Amino acid sequence: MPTIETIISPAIFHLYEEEIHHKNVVVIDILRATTTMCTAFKNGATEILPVAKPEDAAALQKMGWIAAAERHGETVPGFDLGNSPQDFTKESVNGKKIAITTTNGTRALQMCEAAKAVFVGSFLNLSQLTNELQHRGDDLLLFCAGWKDKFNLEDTLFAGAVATELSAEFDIFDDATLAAIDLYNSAKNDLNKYLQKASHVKRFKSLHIESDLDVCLKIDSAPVLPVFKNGVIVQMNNEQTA
Ligand code: 3SL
Repeated sequence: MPTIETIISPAIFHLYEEEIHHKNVVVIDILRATTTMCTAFKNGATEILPVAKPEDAAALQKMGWIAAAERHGETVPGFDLGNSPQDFTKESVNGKKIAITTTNGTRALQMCEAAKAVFVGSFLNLSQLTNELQHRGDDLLLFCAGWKDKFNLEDTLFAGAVATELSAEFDIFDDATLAAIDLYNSAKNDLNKYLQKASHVKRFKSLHIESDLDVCLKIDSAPVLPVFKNGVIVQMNNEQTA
């Protein structure tokens, strides 16, 4: 049986790095980078380039790309978009290429590029994602982007949702994944209510962006399957050899 392990923070990614060549990885940044990427594809974005620095996005902006930049939860001044899924509407992204940099999510993607396949996961594409992982049947790493190398509730909770969906076909022995499943079971009846205690939700409140939380928890509202390959994220159906 294939296995599932959960990387609860980028700070311990190195413990898994040697094995990633033969494993699939799901990068998880529920609030909000991977949710926003799923929304962008749902609304017609053609590709998304995760970049390290706002300057990299700015360079692509000059070449006609949509440029999105977020730091510490806020839109970086001078960019077309920040990192709110509510801003990645059809009007703003349909048919467009997007360069994006965020505090944690884009960094996590770049860290695991050498994996067998890298998927972008969120509640918005949960079923699409788990169907594909089931179909592939490879060992799986659920990589939580966290917050500045620290553990967070929302990414681990989503790892628990994925592991729960896959538990019949995958071997789950890893303590982090078992804890993620327990966390998901505590929260699943009302994800929004459970996450009120999360540090990033408190940050949302202080930045007056708390309306994003509900959007980020809408299960299966963006049935897309973004994959990260050769430095760029595309939708799997538009990509022949993921
Ligand atoms: O860290 C990230 O990549 C972002 O998702 C953080 S924020 O939700 O935009 O604040």
